[in-house]
Amino acid sequence: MVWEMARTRSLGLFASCLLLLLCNGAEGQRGRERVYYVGIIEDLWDYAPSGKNLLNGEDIENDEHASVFLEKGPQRIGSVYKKAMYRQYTDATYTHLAPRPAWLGFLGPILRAEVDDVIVVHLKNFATRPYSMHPHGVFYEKNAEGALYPDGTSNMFKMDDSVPPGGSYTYRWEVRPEFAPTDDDANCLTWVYHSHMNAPREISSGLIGALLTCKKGILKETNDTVQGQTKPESVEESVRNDVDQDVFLMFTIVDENMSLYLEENIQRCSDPDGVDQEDPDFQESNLMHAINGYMFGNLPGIQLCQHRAVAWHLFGMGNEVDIHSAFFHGNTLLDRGHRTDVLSLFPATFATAEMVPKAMGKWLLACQVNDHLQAGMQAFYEVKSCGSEGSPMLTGGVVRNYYVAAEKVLWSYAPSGKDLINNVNLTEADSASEVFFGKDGGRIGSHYQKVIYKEYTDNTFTTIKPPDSQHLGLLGPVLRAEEGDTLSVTFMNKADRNYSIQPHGLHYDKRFQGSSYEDGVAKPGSHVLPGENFTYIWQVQEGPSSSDSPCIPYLYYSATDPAMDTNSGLVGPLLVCKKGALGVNRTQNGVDREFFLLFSVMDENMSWYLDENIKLFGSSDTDHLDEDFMESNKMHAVNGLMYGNLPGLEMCAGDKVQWYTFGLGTEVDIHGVYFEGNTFKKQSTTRDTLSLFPHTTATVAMQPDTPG
Ligand SMILES: [Cu+2]
Repeated sequence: MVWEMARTRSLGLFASCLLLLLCNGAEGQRGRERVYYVGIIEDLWDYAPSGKNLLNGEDIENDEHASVFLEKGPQRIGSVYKKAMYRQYTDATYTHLAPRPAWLGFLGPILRAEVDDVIVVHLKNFATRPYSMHPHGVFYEKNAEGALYPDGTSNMFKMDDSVPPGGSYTYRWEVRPEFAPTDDDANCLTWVYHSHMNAPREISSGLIGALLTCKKGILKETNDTVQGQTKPESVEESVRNDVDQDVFLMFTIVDENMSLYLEENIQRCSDPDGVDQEDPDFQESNLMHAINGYMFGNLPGIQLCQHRAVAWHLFGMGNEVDIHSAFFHGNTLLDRGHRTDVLSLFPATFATAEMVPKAMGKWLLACQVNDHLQAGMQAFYEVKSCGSEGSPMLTGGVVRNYYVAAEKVLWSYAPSGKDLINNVNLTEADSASEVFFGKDGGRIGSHYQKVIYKEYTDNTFTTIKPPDSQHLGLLGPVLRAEEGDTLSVTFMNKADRNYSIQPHGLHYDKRFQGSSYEDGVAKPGSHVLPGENFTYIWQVQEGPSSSDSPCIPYLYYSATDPAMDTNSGLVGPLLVCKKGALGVNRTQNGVDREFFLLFSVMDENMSWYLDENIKLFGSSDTDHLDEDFMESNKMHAVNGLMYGNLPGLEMCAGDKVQWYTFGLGTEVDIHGVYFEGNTFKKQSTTRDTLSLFPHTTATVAMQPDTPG
């Protein structure tokens, strides 16, 4: 509600802002002061105010995954934690909070400035502990920090940049050209600020916010200053000339075990003395897999307008487990000029991408690291019609029909029984492969019941269409389409539980969605029953960008339960091409060989068929919670094959070869990819390793010159 008001007001100011901008331009390059009154407050924060897992509508207590983190118990803190947070006030009296978008969650206010501007932050600490404010991405000079208020602060605190309880401090930060976006960058760069005395603990406590540094002329003049004083009527969110909105999302596992308020939060349990802080289950319950401090679909208020540009600013904080793959359902993005619908985030990195939403409705925005997905790192964004017109629907393409079934198979991760790289038996004592292929101690070994996608010739589903190439292994058929085309995929569920097909990168009506989150629309395609079929109609509305290769790869997968379904085997490649890139027989013009490689840890512990596999291949020694047993089921495979058992990777010297690589699974799925004897080109830079996040893809062109 607050957000709606703020935005409407800002848009109303547009005409006068434009005038101001023109006048400023005449004055030359002098920067402006952007003044913010920021207070540090302490308050209770609820990670799930609805009391529900809004992905499926279940109450937290009844939800297997959400209850782990959000259910309050005698020795469990639940969903509400005391935190310290930065909040913006309207003026120096610190009596009124400035309006803020609801989706900001516990983040501090967004500080925005253009190159050559100076950000002036008047910080007042209303909390019970000393804190500070430290920026990234702007120039911060020790002796030019501004006035120290004479209200109880001492020199010692000044040296530490520490503001004591009740104290105040004024920071001055310059946006120097060396920190500003370059021509190749987006118009604005994302940075953060945070408390900096014991940063990891203070960030876990909530003291973090976003900072945006922009090229000149990008920000509207709504945060204007007159003689160093912010005009009271103009303190709402500053908005931009280049996009309709900018949205900031922090993907972080907030570790409440590290919070400075842990003791106080424990005291709010009904049996605080019974809490064992070293208990792994207690610690797990305090790992909040959150987006801006919200979990399981509780993030409110991301409302976008159809056909109006949105800048998404994503950042991750935290340690090495904080690796995230943010998947935007329903619409695509341009990430540094490249078309995608997934943004990957290393710890302490920032991603900025632009979206012009085409598809209306309520869409999911989720981290595709399986553990994070299941732990609630999921949110909704909504696209509404705001009366603006966009480019018309692309038409004139062809309808491409596919017939795909889900079928159970007995899968071998190494059909040869050998480690073909070291030429030894897979169960050789003390070999690396024995861990996964041995059967002692009740381990499952090389064969697992799985479910895979298979292509058929027509809708009778009687004749299997042989795969394009042996190298596809576990992967489903390659679906191919050009911009403007329609994909009509008839899915027959020949397996024994509900499954679906959910594509990346395509546009579709909600009825044809393969994911089963609560959005108020009936979606028969999100859970196709055993023995039933469903025809998905998907459009290729946004193909490769001008800086992309002629074809870009995506994944499709079963999303009835995305983590379990994909670990069970339901995943395949999708190739989206520019117009005219595909020749006869669907193959790509000017390319001799195409290879699709899925690098993943197939976690058989998270397969629907674990119990069945134990029954078939385990023994009386099998203990499904035993660490060695669980490790033996984490199959580090390429297309479901291990130790050199992937067939069909032959190519000829001089062939033009396209490699498409995909990631899937958990946060350990970062693979260095190196093809011995051959370097390969990725997005026009020559390099020989690349990182793959879950559900991200990469295109690699190679011209082999080393026979062998
Ligand atoms: Cu994540």
